[in-house]
Amino acid sequence: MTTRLNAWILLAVLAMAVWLTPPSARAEDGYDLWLRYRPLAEPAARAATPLAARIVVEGDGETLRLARAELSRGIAGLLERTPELSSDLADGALVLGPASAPRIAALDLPVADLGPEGYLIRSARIDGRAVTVITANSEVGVLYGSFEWLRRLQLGEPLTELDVRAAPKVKLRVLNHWDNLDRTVERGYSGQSIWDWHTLPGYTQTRYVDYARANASLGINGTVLNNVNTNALSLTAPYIEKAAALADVFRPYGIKVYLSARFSAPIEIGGLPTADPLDPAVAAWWKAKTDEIYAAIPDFGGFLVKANSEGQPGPQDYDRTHADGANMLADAVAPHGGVVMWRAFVYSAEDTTDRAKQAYAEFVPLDGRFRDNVIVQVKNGAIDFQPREPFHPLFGAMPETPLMMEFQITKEYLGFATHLAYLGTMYEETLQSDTHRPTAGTSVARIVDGTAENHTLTGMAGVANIGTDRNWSGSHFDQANWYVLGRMAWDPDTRAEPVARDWARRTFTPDPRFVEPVVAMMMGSREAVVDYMTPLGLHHQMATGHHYGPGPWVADLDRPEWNPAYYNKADAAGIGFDRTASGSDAIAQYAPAVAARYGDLETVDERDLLWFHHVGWDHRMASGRPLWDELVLTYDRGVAKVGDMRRSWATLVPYVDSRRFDEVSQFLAIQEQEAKWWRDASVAYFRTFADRPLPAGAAEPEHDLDYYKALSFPFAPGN
Ligand code: BDP
Repeated sequence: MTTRLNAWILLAVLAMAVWLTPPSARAEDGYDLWLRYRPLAEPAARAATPLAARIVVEGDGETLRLARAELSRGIAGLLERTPELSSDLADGALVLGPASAPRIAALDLPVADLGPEGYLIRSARIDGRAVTVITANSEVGVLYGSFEWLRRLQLGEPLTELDVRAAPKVKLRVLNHWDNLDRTVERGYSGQSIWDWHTLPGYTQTRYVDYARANASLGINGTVLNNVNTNALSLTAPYIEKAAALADVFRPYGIKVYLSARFSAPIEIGGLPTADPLDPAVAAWWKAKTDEIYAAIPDFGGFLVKANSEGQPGPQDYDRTHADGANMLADAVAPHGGVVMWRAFVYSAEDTTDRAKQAYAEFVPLDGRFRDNVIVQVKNGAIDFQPREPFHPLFGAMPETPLMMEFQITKEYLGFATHLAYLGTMYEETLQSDTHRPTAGTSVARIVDGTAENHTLTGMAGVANIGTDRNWSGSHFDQANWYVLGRMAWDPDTRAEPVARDWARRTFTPDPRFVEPVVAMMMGSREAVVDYMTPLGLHHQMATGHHYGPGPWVADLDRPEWNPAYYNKADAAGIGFDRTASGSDAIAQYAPAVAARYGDLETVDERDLLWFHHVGWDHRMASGRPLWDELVLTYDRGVAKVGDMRRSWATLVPYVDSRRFDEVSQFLAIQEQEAKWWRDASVAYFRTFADRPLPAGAAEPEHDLDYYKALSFPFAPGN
């Protein structure tokens, strides 16, 4: 008895000690993401919210119940009090419900143009009580509105006299998981796949629920569970059942499940001799398979397909087109309201001209030949998720076909999870690029949101960076990339900077002494990576296979375009890939005004110079320096920026809990070393062609070229 009492006293003392420890010293592991409902520090923020002592739910749907639970959880955490649940109105109550609920309908709120997923948060009076109404045309809209209300509470924003309305501008806002059935993740740097296929469908862990909460808080409404390089077994009955269990968890959060479909599945699991899309038996097999999926998952979203790319099977194996393949699948899902997301990332075995031209060449002739429920998924640039790419020339070039954006959230080519690179600036750069199609001022965002070409089927996908790591994304700052993808999918005109600020405030602290330096770090971080990896328009300089570290010298792989040397084209005369009329003429795939700008050495932005031009080592840059000097100094600038980030972070120790502070510090130290490695290895290689001294002040590479060439990393992750 006494021992037990002592134990209790000890526990109480420990709890007190934890309570009294300043927040900066308390360890956090990042699991809460931006839904971090810690007590609000500012007394002012609390005083400003005598609201929400009561939650009134108008309706009894499951999603409403989840919205209420989220609000209760958030209020309990942030305001340290438990709101009461009641059907009686009271001053300050939060009233949740669809606009059709009688007491909300009586307010006659303007909800018609909110669409199926938008929401309205309105300070109103019902029966003489001053309340806050969170309403929408659907329960999911109410859930989205609840998350928005909580965000405002979390950030100490005013919660009175509210009149907030928002609706997504893009219809399909999806994550693409490149997750395999054995739980490895292609290009994943955050542990194993979060889908534990082995224990599904019987066991659905709470992590699936938290995954759904995080996504719903951003408005993400779809998830493709399996890798685009897929295994036909994903479409067999046991795996359909497992996917259905996940769909059941996600459904009330407004998230649909999709599957990557292997084009040759009719052969591999169907026993057919062919997967020819025009063969009636093949079409019938897909129809039956699709019906089987819908029987298990009535709101199944549809299929994502990578076909005839990097060795994947596809319709071209039968001399059919991408449209033939996509339409056959589209016909199977159409009766159920499903869609087909057909990827334009086609990287075939035959093309030897310029890989950058391939997607445009194959897809533009098919414009207008796809079914209404097909959307073509296009990567942001024409090569492959590089640290910087000019926007993909397909945007604006297929006006009769809906095109969706595919960004990579996982940082395959940007230093994996250890390098801090906020991708909001990269996404914004692409989305705000002017396609000049059909006219000047038509940004990629206008193509993606459908307004430029009058499409209602619209979408944005992000290749997920989520895994079993406790912090989900492999690093704390990589959570911001998931966050900004969600925000930009909701509204492609969203700007990177306010999102970075919002994220940093929610994830760490709203203290401006923390937020301002961190936002500055984030906003400059991706440019730093560009500078130390692939400055001035260089691209695809990463080592072979795993893409970890520099490999600009690699030139011996079977196909020319597998080699980094193919992309840098360094020689005694200069460096860069000539994509003008004198070279591959890839620039001709852009609208004439864009092609003219990129094609002219006078007008091309120096950041894209070597993407489009092969330029002499002495080419005079805007700075007045010769290209060689500029190149070396740009690498140096990238390394220096990482040093700045590291020093900046070091000053922030008072504002961050110890665990997250240390984890970020260690990663920044790795990043600084690796940035220097990139710079030194690249300079050591390119100087063999430039044959010029390093510019004044530039340091000699730490090692000779052979040293860098000899480094090997057989177990680098994600491969
Ligand atoms: C490349 C990745 C590869 C993917 C491919 C794709 O290296 O792992 O399968 O993209 O998008 O960047 O299909």
